[in-house]
Order: sequence, then C-alpha cells, then structure tokens
Amino acid sequence: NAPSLAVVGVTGAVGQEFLSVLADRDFPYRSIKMLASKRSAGQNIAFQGRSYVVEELTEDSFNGVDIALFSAGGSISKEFGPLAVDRGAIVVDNSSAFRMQDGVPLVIPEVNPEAMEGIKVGKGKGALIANPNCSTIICLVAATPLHRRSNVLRMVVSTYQAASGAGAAAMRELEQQTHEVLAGKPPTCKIFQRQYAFNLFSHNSSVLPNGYNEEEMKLVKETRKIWNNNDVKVTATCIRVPVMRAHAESVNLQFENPLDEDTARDILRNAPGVVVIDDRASNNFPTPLEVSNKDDVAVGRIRRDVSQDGKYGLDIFVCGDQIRKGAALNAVQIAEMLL
Ligand code: 11C
Repeated sequence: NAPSLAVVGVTGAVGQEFLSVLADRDFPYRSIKMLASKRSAGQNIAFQGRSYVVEELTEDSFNGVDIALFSAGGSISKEFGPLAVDRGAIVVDNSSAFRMQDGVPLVIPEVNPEAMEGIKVGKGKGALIANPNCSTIICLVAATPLHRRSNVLRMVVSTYQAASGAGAAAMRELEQQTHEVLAGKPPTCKIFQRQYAFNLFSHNSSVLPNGYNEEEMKLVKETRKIWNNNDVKVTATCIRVPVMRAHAESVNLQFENPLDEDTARDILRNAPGVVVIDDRASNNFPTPLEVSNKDDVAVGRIRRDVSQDGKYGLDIFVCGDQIRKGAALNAVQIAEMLL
C-alpha cells in the first residue's frame, strides 16, 4: 500500500525540488498534498501529469498523511511538525528546528541510516526525522568513508556556498544584480543588504558570541551527532559566493590511523553518493556548475597534507548540489527508507 504524502513549503526552492526528486525516483504514493502558506494557497502546480491546487497549511492538513516532507523554515516546522506527528505522520524536516533535539534522528542515508532504525510507515506511529544542514551533508558524504577507515580526529572545513542556500529569492537577487552591475547600475540589495554579484562575504547567518556564525556551528555540532562522536574536533569558516545552486567545500582531515592518498581515492571511488574528479594532469577538479542538478557529491584535489606527519592528514575539495543532495534528495532518500 503506497503512502500518502504531503509537501510543506511546496512553492519554495526546496519544495519544488522535492517534487522533481520524487518524480525522478518514481517514489510510490497514493496521494500527495501540496501545502504552503496562505499567500501561496490557490496556486496550481503540475506534477506527474496532474494539476494540484496548493492548500493552506493548517493543523488539519495532516489527517491521513503518512510522510510529510517539510521545507518551509524553522518556525513553521516548530509549529506544525509536532502537530503532524500527533496525527500519525512521519515528518522529514529540512529545517534546523529539531536537528539537535535528543531522540530526533539526524540522518544522511549514506552515512548513518541506523539512526532511524525502527521508524517505518505502517506502524501507525508518527515520528520526526531531521535532514542535516546542506553544508554538513555535502561534507560528510565525502568525509565519512575516509573517517570509517582511519578515524578523523580533527576536521577543518572552509565553504564556498551558493545563493540557493538562502532561498529562491536570493537566487533571483544574484541574477538581477549581475545584470545591473554589468549595465553599470547600482545593484538592488534586498536579501543580503550588500552587493553579492562579483563579490563574496561571510555567511549571512547570525554571528554568535564565540565569533562563529550559526552555519559554522551547525557543521561542528551536526557532524558530532551524525558520527555519534563527541570527541571529533571540527572547525569551519562559511562563505557565501556568487554561485547559483551548488556548494563547494575545502576539507582538511587529520586521522588517528594512517591513510595514503591512493587508498583514499580508491575508497572514495567506491563510496555511495560520491564521484571522484581528480585529474591533476589537466587540472580538472570538481566545480559547482558540474554538480548542479546532479545527485552525487564530487570529490577531488585529494592530496596529502604536507603540514602533517606521514600519512595522517589529507586535503580534499568537495562540491554538491545544495538544493538536491543538500536538501531535497537527502530527504527523499530518508523517505525511501521509511517504506
Ligand atoms: C545556506 N545551509 O547555504 C544554509 C541554508 O540550517 O538548513 C540552510 C540552513 C539550514 O545558507
């Protein structure tokens, strides 16, 4: 018996991507509800040859729903996530609202599927499952196979994050500003309150008292939860760059046990969800454009860290589609494991 689905935030960038991933993967369903705020209610959405009317999200939206995919921001998740669970739905939530909550699995299917063991459709019980932050997903799809082999003691991440992480309006702003700047006009700055086109800046999340921004601390805390390892040392610097929809990350790894670069390359070639692009001769390595609209995370620049002794350190460069593997695809893969 195929599940009944609900997509919350269906008109947003990730909401739309939920639909295309569901279609691409031929996800089975007996019904699907398109839910959004009052503002978007009434719009028509075409999906798999049928037309759906977007319904306003209310507390009654989840009656009879088996799986609800949420991507409408943290406050909507906080308000409606628990209501949906009470009505018996399994919520896969793309916001940060519940990620660090005890008892809520934080899952990357290639990395820690065991965290959601026992949660299945058809048991008559609702549950919450959190989708990690996009930077964390993209980093850990690549770093985990190496970690499993040689145990990461410390990880230093520097991100180059795309507009899509800030939503569809930020993508439009980047496009608009690019036209404006090229035409010699002052750029319209609504989302970031500064020039984004032909520029880059520190991630737009709030800066915390310790000097890190929220995005950076998500990488620190979520990695520990997903790896179930509070000893791993993680530090991060997150930067917004004028790229449309795929994040890039430089990741430096320090291991407890030796790992040479050829073995690392072999491990990554065989890792689920990873493609290796590591051609030194032609200086060809992963790029955000190349991974855009793709499922796999691309890894390259795999090399020994010369600042560390012997084979205990590696540098890698990772790119992944922020909307797809960083959000919608990961959530749909989680939903697949519920069936
Ligand atoms: C970005 N990762 O690229 C952010 C957006 O916790 O889900 C998503 C924030 C989150 O800006």
